[in-house]
Amino acid sequence: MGLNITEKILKSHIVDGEYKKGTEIGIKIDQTLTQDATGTMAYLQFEAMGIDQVKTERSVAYIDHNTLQSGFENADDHKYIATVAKKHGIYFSRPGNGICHQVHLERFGKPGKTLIGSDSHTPTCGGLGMIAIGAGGLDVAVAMGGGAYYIPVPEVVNVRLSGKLSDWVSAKDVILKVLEILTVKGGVGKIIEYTGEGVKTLSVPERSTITNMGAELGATTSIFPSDEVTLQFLKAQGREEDFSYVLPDEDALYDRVIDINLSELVPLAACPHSPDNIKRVDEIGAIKIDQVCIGSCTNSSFQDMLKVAHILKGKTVHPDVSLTITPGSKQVYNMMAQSGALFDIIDAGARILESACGPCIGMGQAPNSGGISLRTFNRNFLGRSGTRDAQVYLVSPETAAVSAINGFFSDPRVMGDMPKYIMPEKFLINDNMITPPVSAEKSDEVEVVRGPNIKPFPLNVELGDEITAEVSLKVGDNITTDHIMPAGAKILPLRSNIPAISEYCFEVCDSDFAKRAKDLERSIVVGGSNYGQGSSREHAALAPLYLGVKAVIAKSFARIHRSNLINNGILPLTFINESDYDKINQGDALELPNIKQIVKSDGIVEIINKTTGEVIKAEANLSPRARDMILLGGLINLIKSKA
Ligand code: MIC
Ligand code: SF4
Repeated sequence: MGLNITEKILKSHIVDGEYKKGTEIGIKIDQTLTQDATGTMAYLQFEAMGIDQVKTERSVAYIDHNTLQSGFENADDHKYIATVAKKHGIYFSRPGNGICHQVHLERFGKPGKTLIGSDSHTPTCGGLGMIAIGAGGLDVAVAMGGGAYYIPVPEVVNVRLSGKLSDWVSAKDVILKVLEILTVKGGVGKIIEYTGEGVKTLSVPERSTITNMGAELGATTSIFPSDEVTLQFLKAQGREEDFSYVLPDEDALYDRVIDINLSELVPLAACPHSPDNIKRVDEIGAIKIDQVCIGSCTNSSFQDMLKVAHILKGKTVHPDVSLTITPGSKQVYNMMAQSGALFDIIDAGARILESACGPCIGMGQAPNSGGISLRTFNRNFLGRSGTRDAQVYLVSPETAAVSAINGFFSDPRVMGDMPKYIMPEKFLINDNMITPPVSAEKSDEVEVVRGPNIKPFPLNVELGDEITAEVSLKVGDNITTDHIMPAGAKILPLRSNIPAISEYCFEVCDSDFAKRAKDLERSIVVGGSNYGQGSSREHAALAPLYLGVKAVIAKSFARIHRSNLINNGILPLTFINESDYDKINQGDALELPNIKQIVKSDGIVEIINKTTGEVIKAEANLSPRARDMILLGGLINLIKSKA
């Protein structure tokens, strides 16, 4: 029986377990990446493990999220990451060099390899034929130390592409179509593998737009084959030697097949406030807009920028619209300068930002009150832009650029012929913003610099025989990590300081939560379905841990957040009957008797609601390794116990 790409790469990387559905496997990780907003915690955790040099083939630390330095905090964190990287064998991508996923794609990603990153959009490199997975910082720290990364054996969904995209329709519209079909929870436990004749018509950056935003499906990752198009991309990056073919066998089997004819796609938009709230642009109508933002790790390649420059050439951004452009990397920026594309964009009146995450994570450029913002980004969760009542739509660069000129939501196809652009055969290569580490022999000479904002991370304790606690918060479906631990220019500088950042925990849902949880000392959170979707930020587990949250009971969990809870010893329980969600209210006193024994045997948990007298059944459904983490109070304690 033939193998698909996912099976080929995973099977060649298994170091623990057996490739059988329903079980967990440990895979060897070839490469890791971190960014600054999750990186400080990841490196503090790596240091706590006492390993001198990373054991991966390549580990890279990027600075791209917290680049607005309105106080000392972010700059201090950059210094810490630069020095800790230098000491321990990690390459350091300096602020200004670009967004981690774009730079990793350009300079480091390799077909057939495995990559984990402390950022949920790590699957971007799936566009190169890698298994690239977003994970919590602690998992990345463990992988840097040579430890395996654990995932349940995934279901593999095959998206079969045929045809060719029409003018004005682009890769963003492909992933928006997939989101319409699968929704933000449709990918949980799955890897999305793209095949078919249509694949050949998509460049590597276009494939990466699709795998990047596959994160919004909740999928473990997404992957494209590595073929002639990949070879051409790596040649253009001067990295031909990194190429290898990664193709599915002709008789490869899949758990589900979805057919998409690229020729039939039209411009789409994800409407407020969810990436799966998809409408056709022509059906939204010509609503007036206030802001357009082009960039983010989803759509900031040179190809995207070139298209935008051609659309803006000789035009003026509408007087009522603020247009921001964020090139994804220094390479992209420089090529825009060299080709004259930057001139056309500046001339049209765009506001050019540095190569970083910027507005995507609320680092500036919050829209006006009630403002309508069109963004080429990947997330439009409520409040993420920095303006709570803003309406954010996610669209392609084509739709964004044309709308910026017109001043209203526009189907770009009305512009007639798509301006032609030619991609260069060679990209501009200068890795002078990537600092290599010192050799292992010299690591003693490097002093790690720690600013006053860097505080130790909280550690959990062993699970007690029972949990008795009050429900400190009850929330609904699709709660994102942006609800649990908001980002933005004000809060992000506290990412290295859990006591301080915890004050903002769940601020979007209930501004009294942090105080209430602290007063209770121990509490339980109740959630709906897909609890914790979105980012990989471990802070969404570390802050609740710090505030005394012992367990989260939900209808279902998003993948990365669930493992972050387990890594930190917080018990994730799912209702056996979803309707029991209605039987618990905020403020109820709950008792989980005999919980230690039940976790040990992975049995059914009987939750006694002491306020109402009802008994509710839930399950943890933990792998043996996860069970140990819950019993011992997290992954660090598990590692210590083994040492
Ligand atoms: C995001 O897009 O939400 C982030 C900011 O990149 C996060 C990481 C973080 O919270 O630091 C992610 O996607 O994992
Ligand atoms: Fe940065 Fe936005 Fe990409 Fe997250 S989604 S890595 S914030 S650009």
